[in-house]
Amino acid sequence: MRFSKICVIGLGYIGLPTATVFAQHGVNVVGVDVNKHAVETINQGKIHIIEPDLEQAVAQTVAQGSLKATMTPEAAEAFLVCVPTPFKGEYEPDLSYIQAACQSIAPVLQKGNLVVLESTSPVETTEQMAKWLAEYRPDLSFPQQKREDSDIRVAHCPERVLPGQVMRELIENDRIIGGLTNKCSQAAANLYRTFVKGECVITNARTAEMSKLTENSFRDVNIAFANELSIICDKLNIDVWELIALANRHPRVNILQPGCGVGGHCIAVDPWFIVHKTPDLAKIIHTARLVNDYKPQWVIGKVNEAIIAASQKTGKGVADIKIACLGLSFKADIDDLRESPALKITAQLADKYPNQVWAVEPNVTALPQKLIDKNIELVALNQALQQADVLVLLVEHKEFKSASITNSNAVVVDTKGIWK
Ligand code: SAJ
Repeated sequence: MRFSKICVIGLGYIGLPTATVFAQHGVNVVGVDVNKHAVETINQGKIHIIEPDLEQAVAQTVAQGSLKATMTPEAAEAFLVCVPTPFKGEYEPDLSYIQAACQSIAPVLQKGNLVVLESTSPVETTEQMAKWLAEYRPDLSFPQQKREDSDIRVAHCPERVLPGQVMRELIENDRIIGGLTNKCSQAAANLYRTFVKGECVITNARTAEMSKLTENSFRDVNIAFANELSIICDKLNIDVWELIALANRHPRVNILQPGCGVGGHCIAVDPWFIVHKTPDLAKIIHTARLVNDYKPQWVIGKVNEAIIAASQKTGKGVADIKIACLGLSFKADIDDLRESPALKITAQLADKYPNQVWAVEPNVTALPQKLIDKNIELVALNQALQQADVLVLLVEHKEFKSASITNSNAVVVDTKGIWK
């Protein structure tokens, strides 16, 4: 069966690109968001988020009428739930956005519909979503009640695209599809085959949920290993970058890179969904989170030492030392400052050293208000290189990699090893 009309709930970093790619492939797409500004922006053919190649695809699909945004769902053949799954309190997953999405689509659900959960979710959430839908639509049958004979099919198909490469990875990556029954899986696989060139691999819903959490936990654990090595090597006066390059010459070793911490909306979040569910069992996953979350504090400690060294070197008082933080985004060559350890470090340094902190971020034209309020000044790279007493390299942006610091007199804290 080919899907001719679908409804995508949540038009954020995943929902909007997904809706747009379906619209580019001949599907009539209704995108739904509670954010009026997002809806209006999209209907003008523009975007409210940043992702390469997305804006022109939105402009094209809105202009040809295959994509439109609204605030309330419409009847369709399939519904994709792409809403946030943040925490409430100490790492407890907050599923209220998924529940709200169920409430909003329930009135327009029809026999034969498919509902897919794309949001990264704790194990058993797809089953919970089907229970909520059944509660709101007792007149329809769901897989937990009628198995393969259900009126509504329900599946999980986690998004796995890398921010910055979403439009390419959406099409090329394999998709893991976990239906509540085999027919649910088949229906979801048919839907994604509309545009996915990778394989649509079928499993059950719990395994699909766990596979997404596992992918991001794998990366978190491996980054934690690199971060722990960097702290050990600093103590032992060993160059961790050289060490990792040497160890990676072994055919079965592939260590990731240390940095100032792990940020973004996925890798620092998803492992907690496993830890919260099985706290006594998820020991390595939990420890990795703690190691990575500790790294910004360790970096601040190194900056404190560098400030004292710069004060001794220049004869200036500590309060006269200028500190330039290079990079604010959560990873290289993007402008996304949310959940960024670099931004957190910069803000904390400004609290401790008021009026002494400059920020260099080639990917933004203005600082977030929170940093402006701390009297942090956005300056050009050259100014920082020439005039700062301490340079804190936090993110390996391409502009920094190609810069030379040989003429700088600053004391350097290089968390990415680009200026060795
Ligand atoms: N980082 C390091 N060292 C490294 C690699 C990354 O410190 O060697 C840091 C980055 O600087 C950043 C954080 O880790 O702060 C996360 O960056 P990332 O590039 O590893 O991942 P994300 O968060 O942009 O996207 C991840 C991807 N997951 C995997 O690679 C397993 C992506 O495919 C997922 O779709 C995405 O999470 C998501 O939405 O879950």
